[in-house]
Formats: sequence, C-alpha cells, structure tokens
Amino acid sequence: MTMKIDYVAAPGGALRGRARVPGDKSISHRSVMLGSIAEGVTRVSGFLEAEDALATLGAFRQMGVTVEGPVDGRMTIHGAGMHGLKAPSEPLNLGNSGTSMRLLCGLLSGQPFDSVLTGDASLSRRPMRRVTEPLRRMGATIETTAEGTAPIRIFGKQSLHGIDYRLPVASAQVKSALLLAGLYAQGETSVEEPAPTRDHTERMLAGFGYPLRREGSRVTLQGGGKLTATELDVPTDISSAAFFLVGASIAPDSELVLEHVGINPTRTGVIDILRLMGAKIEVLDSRMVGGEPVADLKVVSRPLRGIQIPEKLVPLAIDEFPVLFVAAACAEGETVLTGAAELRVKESDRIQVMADGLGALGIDACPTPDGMIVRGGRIGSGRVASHGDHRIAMAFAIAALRASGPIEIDDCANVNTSFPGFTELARRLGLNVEVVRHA
Ligand code: SPQ
Repeated sequence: MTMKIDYVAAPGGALRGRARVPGDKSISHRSVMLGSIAEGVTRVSGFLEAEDALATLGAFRQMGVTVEGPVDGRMTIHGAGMHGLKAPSEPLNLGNSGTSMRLLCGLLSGQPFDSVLTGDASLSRRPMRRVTEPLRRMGATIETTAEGTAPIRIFGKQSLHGIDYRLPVASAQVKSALLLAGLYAQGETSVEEPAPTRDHTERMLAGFGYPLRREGSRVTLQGGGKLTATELDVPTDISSAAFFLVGASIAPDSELVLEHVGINPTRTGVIDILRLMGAKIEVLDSRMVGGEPVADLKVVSRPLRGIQIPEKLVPLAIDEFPVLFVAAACAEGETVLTGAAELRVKESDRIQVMADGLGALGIDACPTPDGMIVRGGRIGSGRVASHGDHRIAMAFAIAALRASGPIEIDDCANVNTSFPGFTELARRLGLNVEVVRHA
C-alpha cells in the first residue's frame, strides 16, 4: 500500500538565515540527455536528485548509458555518442515529468529503434500533440492516444528532415524537443518562439560544442553534428527559490539569503513581478557558472501591493504562479493575471486549483480562462487540495506564514518530484510545517 503524505503548516513565523535550494530541474534533465549522447565523459555537479530528473536518468540507463552516481549531486555520464543509445526492453516510465516526456519525444524520434513513453495519471492527461504534430512534419512516426496524450509510441528508423517552425504557444519543452530531433535531421531545423522561453537547451548545446545560430526569436541548428563531453555545474533552481522569495516577502521580520541561484534572464520573471509588487530583492555577486548566470538573492520582508502582471513576464515566471498567487493574496488591492492559459495544462490546472484553495482559505480569487483576479485579504485556516501538484503543495505551505490558523494540505508526496527536503529546509528557515503520513 502506498503512503499518502499531507502537510500541516502552522500559522505565522518569519523566514531568516541563508539557504541553498536544490539544483535546477530543467538544467538537470538536459544534463542527462546531452551528456548521454555526447562523446566522452561528462561530469555533473549540483544535479537535482529528485523524482523528475531521476526519471530522465532512469530512461537513459534503460537505453544502455552508464552513469555513476548521483551522490550529493555529483554524477559521471559515460556518453554513448549520437548513435550509441540502445533499444529499451520496456516502456520508459517518466512518472510525473512533462519535460522528460516532451524532450524525449524529440530525441527518440531520431533513433533507429522503437520506444514507448508512459507516465503517471497527471502526465497521462497532459497535451502531447504540441510536440508530436511538428515532429511528424519532420518525418517522425509517433502515436498518441486519440486524445493526444500518453502512452506515446515512437517508431524508429525514420529519416528526419529539418523544418522551419513557429511555435503556436511559448514553450521551452516544444522548442527543445524540436532542436533535439533536429540533431538527427537532414538539413536545418529552425524554431521561432512568440515570446522568449527558458533557453537552457540552447546554452547547453553550445557548451557541448554543438553549433547553433540565434537570431532574435529564432534558433537554428544543422543536423548531423556531434556533442563533445564537458563539465556541468548546475545552479540551484529559481523555481524552488521562489517559494522562499515569496515567503520572506510576505512574513514580517524576514531576511533571507538564497545562495547560488540560477538567474538566467529567461527564468527571472518572478523577481520582476515581486519587485513590481513592492518586494525588496537584491541580486548579489552575479557570476557565470558553466554558461548560466548565477547569483545570491537577498530578500527582506516588505508590504506588497496588487498589480496588473505584464503579459510579457508570463513565460519567464510560468512555474511560479502558484506561489505568486499567494503573494497576491497578501498584497494590498487587486492583482490581475492574464495571458497565462498554459497554467491550465501543467501538473494540475493551476488556475482552478489555486483559486479553489485560496477560496477555501477565505481569499477572493476569481479564475478566468487565461488567468486570475486575486483580491488581497486575510488568509484563514482550512484544508486545501494540492491535486498531487508539487508547486501547489509548496505554495499553500508558504501561505501559512500569513494565515490566521493552520493550513492542511492534501496529497503532497509529489513535492519530491522537484524539491526533496522542502519541509526540512522550510522548518530550518522558520516555517513550521509538519509531514503527516497515512495509508
Ligand atoms: O516537467 P514539467 O512537469 O512540465 O514541469 C513544469 C514544473 O512546474 O516543474 C511544468 F509543469 O516545468 C516546465 C515549465 O513549465 C519545465 C520546462 C522545461 O524544463 O523546459 C518548461 C516549462 O514548460 P513549457 O510547457 O512552458 O515548455
């Protein structure tokens, strides 16, 4: 019988001290993927040892790649080369991880063997046509269910050709899937995005010595090259740091320094949005680490005000909205989010689930088709459902810092997909959150 995990977060408290959150999830996935198809030995440090990145690692092990570790975030990948992956004998189960599934659709479309990708109930509901449709245009043979969801069956031995594709939605996962397929395609693959999205794939390909051209909103590569092994130091994940950036902003008397955080400009929308709301966040000691900008972030509590969130910041903060809605609930006045319909197709429908949870805690949160209107108020006590979504679970734990009574959060086991040790770290910094296990 599997154990269920709930959280009970006690009201009040302040966040103080210094902390290092775990490694960046997006970069960790990509380190395994590119390290596995590179020539030579890639050494990785700072790897995120959480379920999502470990699902990617497990998939490459099933395809014959030898990896030592990870131990304390250190891992050695013995690259199999562009054409060295082996046919997996069983379906590749990617758990809860959309990034693993979508990026692998691209990479596996170019292999000489067949493969099947599966996931948990949440991943099996998420839309996959956004990757399978352009991959078919590149010559891939790839099947989904009639609803366009997993399981996904990819037929190997297809000859791929490059395409020139404009993304209909701003998505780093679709862009990355097409670039990974493009490595195996004849000719050039170009992807143009309607708004900037995280560019870790492009940066890391360059780090592995693979030439690519970036012109404005378009990135282009030529198939048939090779990747050369390298050393990678994964920064800590700004999407995990975000919980504490909001927590320390809303809890009076807080002062926190978060160390070695990735501040790639395609990920820092959360800092910009919080600053527009009046937060005090300082970026200290900015430096480059392995092709990615990194800094220490100092945050001190400040009263927040409601804002209209600029739509251009939405893709740059896409995973931070659950906790940004908590910031909005603590702000003076109304916060309005538009242009964020993508939130409805994440691990849960993050608009509806957050509106329901905030509503249960007495906050006026009105969901709209592509966003939410949140009126700041007094957060009450109550029970909320995370729907198995890691970011919802952590967001409501943070909300307790300003609640009038305890907040009980259902179904929090998936916090381990992105942030192992969240409750321990939160307690050390001053948030009193307990884990309750039951059958
Ligand atoms: O991997 P998964 O499940 O899709 O994870 C999420 C998250 O909240 O951790 C989204 F639910 O992050 C995505 C992010 O939303 C990770 C990602 C990436 O690494 O390329 C890109 C974003 O998704 P998208 O659909 O906008 O490309």
